Amino acid sequence: MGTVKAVAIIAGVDDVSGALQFFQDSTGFTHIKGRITGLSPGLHGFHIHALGDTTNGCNSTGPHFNPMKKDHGAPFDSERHAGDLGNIIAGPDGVAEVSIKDSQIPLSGQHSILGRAVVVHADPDDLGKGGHELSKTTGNAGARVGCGLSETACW
Ligand SMILES: *[C@@H]1O[C@H](CO)[C@@H](O)[C@H](O)[C@H]1NC(C)=O
Ligand SMILES: [Cu+2]
Ligand SMILES: [Zn+2]
Repeated sequence: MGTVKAVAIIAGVDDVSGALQFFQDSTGFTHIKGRITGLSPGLHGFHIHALGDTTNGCNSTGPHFNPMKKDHGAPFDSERHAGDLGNIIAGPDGVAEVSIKDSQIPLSGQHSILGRAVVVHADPDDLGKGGHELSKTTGNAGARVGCGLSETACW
């Protein structure tokens, strides 16, 4: 069986843009690598959202992908949405180098993330632990400043 691969081109408000590559290894982990530019320096919530609908920009991509009906959390928590990938970090130049490996975002099967949206937020994801009314649903990560759909690719 060949390796399943995907790409997502990130676009958003202001100057946010980027490109991400995905591949799923033989142990079921999906690796995401790429870079997103045009961000404010610091932490930005980073998630897979449920829908591949960008008719209203990133706002129409729905909630965090959550097929197991759990609460929002950190990538290393057992109580987390499948789409909870924590934060990416932009340097002083606004560039975030993305390198993530996760077991809950397969590129095939029933819980595949193919066709769903990758979303980057304005603010840090509090990983469900901030005590805010939104902590257990969104991590209180603020506005959606960039997004793109994961699509099957050959590279
Ligand atoms: C998306 O929602 C934000 C509020 O979080 C709003 O400021 C923005 O204008 C909306 N964008 C679109 C394209 O509707
Ligand atoms: Cu999100
Ligand atoms: Zn979540």
